[in-house]
Amino acid sequence: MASLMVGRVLVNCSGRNTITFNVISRCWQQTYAACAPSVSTPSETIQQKTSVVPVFRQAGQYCDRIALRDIHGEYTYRGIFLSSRQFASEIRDYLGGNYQERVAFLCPNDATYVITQWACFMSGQIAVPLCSLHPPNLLEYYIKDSEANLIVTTPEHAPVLSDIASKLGRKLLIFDEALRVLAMKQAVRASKIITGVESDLTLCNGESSEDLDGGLAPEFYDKSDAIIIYTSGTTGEPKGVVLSHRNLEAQVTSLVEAWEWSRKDIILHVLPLHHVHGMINALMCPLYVGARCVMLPKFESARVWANLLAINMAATERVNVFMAVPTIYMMLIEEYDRIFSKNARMKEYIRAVCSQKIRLMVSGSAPLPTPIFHRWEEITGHQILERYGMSETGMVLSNPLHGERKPGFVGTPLPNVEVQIARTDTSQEPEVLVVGNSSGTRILSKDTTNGELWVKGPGVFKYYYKRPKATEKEFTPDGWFKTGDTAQYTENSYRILGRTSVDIIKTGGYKVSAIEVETHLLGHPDIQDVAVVGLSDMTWGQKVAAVVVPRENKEIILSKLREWAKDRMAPYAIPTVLKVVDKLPKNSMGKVNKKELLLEIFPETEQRKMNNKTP
Ligand code: MLC
Ligand code: AMP
Repeated sequence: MASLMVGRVLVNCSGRNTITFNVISRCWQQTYAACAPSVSTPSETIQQKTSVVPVFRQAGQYCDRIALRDIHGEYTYRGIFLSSRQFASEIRDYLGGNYQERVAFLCPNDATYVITQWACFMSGQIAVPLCSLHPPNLLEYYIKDSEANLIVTTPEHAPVLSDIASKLGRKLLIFDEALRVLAMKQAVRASKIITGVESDLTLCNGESSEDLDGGLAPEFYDKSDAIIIYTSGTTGEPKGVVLSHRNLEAQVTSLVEAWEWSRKDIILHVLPLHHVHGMINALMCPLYVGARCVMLPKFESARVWANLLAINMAATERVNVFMAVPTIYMMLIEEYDRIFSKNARMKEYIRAVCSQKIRLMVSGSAPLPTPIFHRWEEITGHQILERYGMSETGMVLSNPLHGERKPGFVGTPLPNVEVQIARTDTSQEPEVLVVGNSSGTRILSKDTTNGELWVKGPGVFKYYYKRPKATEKEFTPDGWFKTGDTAQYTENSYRILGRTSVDIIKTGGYKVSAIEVETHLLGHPDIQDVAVVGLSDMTWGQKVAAVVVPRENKEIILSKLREWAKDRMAPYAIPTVLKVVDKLPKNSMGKVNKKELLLEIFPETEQRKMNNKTP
């Protein structure tokens, strides 16, 4: 029997900066049993039926099916479950047996992310996913703000996080490669069991799934929080959106129903994992139903095309679902034009493969420009399904899986979601103009159907972490979440007309606060004043543009400004357009009217937008 040495490096940064090595030596078979935390199994079936089922709990149904393929290899549901359970018990130990502690984690887009997230859920902690694109000061902010006592990361990010952990006095746990290997080993076992297509669909037939017990009692998940996602607001610093296990389950089951997710699906995953699009829609949904996720380390046009076309891949292994932000579709179109557009046979092949083998292609996180919708249909034969959502609400509106998908529209309410459009622009009480749910929509006003979109339902988040006032402000007294998006109901479908605030910019699908960027830029020694605006752009949706007043005798150059900003801001928040002016036009309150500023400084772009050539 082969023995496995598992080395854990725990940097205990609280005070003494000691490093302890917790070396565990176990045989493979013993590992599964010995590392299992004590399991509270459901005592009554009735309870289980009404209780929330966290995503990891579903693994018991899918055992040896492949859950994930990443750049290292394949992982079964069983493998990921057992690795996560082992990791969960370690996490719980490090947190002194406490529950609902925040665990901030920074993992690449591969199995380590899934194992760490499941381990947080199994041990009853709240996962706080971090993003590797963020500079250290931002990572530090998220860790501090979420009061994460434990930080988990993989060796490549250890140097940065170890500095932060030392500075803040937090524990740092380095993800052990052996845990990934443990999850992977199961795939080898699975490949021996699986002999053909039918058996690949075998769930836990003939095998006991008892070894896939884990996590806490069902009632625990009914009442507890699961995850904190950071999102930018109009003012101040990013806020932590707290999603409970109940929220996650509601969001996932709504999409499973609407988009008919099944265990036959294989999704190509190319999105960041610290936002709902990549984390819930493209990862939790497939894992909830026993489907497979093919995860790339990051988006790359050529790799995506290779995976979508998968020329040498067996039919049962091919990707059939894809989800992305509009920028990604635009980049894929540009790559197609570069590589394939002169090859008529290849173009025909691409259209045939995409239309026959792929069942669903989704876009969201930002408006999908109509030209992209039409061009993609020309190339692939697919009408992209556009949907609308938000970190605070999960997915809200979606074009139909079956039926007409209208470009420029985001469809109708998803199952278990209620919406209202309300007029809020007068000094009077808000007036509800439109009410809708998945059964239908009613128009209550004779004048207009344009107003702010409000959302209610079990998927809507509970609160912003440690921000009761901000939470209260975003909800109506009767519990509707005010999205800050202007919507319209027309032609039996909803449209998103834009943000009510100009200070929220969506670039490449990322939300950026103009105020936050301005605050950073005002820290530049040569900048006296600045206004940040979102400039319409076909590829990026909006580009972050800075209109800058330099200090006397100082010069501001875009390349140097970007270099300076690199250590302070997320790369997607750094302005890519710079305009230097002598003075910013301000009103009597000392405020810049950004709509007027855009027209004055970038008249061509704004004119083009008005002519509807860009989103
Ligand atoms: C990068 N570049 C930008 C830019 N970001 N230019 C303008 N605006 C931006 N925002 C430039 C770089 O400087 C570089 O230029 C070139 O583009 C390539 O940079 P990159 O960093 O390599 O880009 P890439 O990795 O290709 O990233 C593009 C992307 C990424 C679209 C893949 O932005 C992405 O993953 N977006 C998804 C965000 C997401 O998931 N949001 C969901 C939020 S949840 P040069 O000159 O150096 O080549 C949500 C709710 C919901 O919104 O409804 O889903
Ligand atoms: P985030 O806060 O990062 O979750 O971003 C949510 C915001 O993305 C929403 O409030 C919308 O402004 C925007 N958004 C998401 N999907 C769409 C869409 N299909 N069309 C227009 N805007 C969208």
